[in-house]
Amino acid sequence: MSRVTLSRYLIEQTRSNNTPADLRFLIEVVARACKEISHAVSKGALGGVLGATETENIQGEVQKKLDVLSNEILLEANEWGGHLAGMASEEMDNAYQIPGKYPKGAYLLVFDPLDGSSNIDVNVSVGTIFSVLRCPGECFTQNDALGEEAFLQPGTKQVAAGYAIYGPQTMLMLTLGNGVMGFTLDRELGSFVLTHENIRVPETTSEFAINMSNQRHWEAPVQRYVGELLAGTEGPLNKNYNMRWIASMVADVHRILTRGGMFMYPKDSREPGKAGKLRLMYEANPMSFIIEQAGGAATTGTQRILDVQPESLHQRVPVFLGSKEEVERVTGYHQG
Ligand code: AHM
Ligand code: MG
Repeated sequence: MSRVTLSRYLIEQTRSNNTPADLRFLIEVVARACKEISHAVSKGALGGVLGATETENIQGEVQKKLDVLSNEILLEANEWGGHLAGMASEEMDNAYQIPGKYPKGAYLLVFDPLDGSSNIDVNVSVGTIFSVLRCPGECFTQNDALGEEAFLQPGTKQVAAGYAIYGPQTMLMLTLGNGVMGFTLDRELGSFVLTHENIRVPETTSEFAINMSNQRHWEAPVQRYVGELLAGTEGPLNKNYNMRWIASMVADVHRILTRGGMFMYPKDSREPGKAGKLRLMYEANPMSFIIEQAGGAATTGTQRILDVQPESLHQRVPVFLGSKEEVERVTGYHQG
């Protein structure tokens, strides 16, 4: 049986779905960068890449060496090709400008270079999350510096999104807006090979993911919902649930894409000014696009995540995503 590599899949998408050539190139470049990150992650202590730096990102989180390295790999891979008007990263305060010596292109690339980085030093799966938007208007032909506004588009405007997971296998999960495809890295060949076609999230589930240690800080609808999950057959849902929390969104979402489940990072009262922990542009939007494309759902509790109009690059949102039945249930509790 002939194997379908990522390159072949993308070329066939150009033929059948008019995926533009520059978008195809963009995805190939991101995938190449993810291979490099995967290589660095897998070396661990041998590569001298574990541990923290002395710097903090804009969120006040201490950056890990691999956060910084992964960010640099993505920037360097993507800045020269002429396919981007700019980039934005969870690890950078402001939008990244394409250096003047390179041509600019029509797309914006937004990423969390290494999600779940609290897990790096303990050898648990981490990943890279990315989202692709069109640069509005003719912003890529202007000489002015690209402002934050160009990026502030709702998730429905994404033309592609994906993540790479660096686990027992390195995989790339991708949507171009017509389903979700999963590619596994063949290390001997150095290619991503299509192994999971048209992934679907089961509509019902009996598994959920939430950081239970924050329970006392949650709002009433989440208290009610998780209380009912924990009550099992003795509660109103009349079903026993199992819980998993990896603290790597890529790994938790990957499990949900594979066998269903419900992922939650709600707003809580620890820092009342913050609407949750996860970032709309780098985490919630790309993951919501992927989950919806696989037949699941994603909400803030009161609004479909993909409809949220971003107000700033590093904005946070509450996240409930996964199997449709459970997402609808928790949305109902927020309404009622
Ligand atoms: P990061 O991007 O700094 O790694 O933070 C995001 C991560 C998610 O991957 C994960 O779902 C969450 O933070 C875990 O948070 P907590 O440690 O509060 O459970
Ligand atoms: Mg992250």
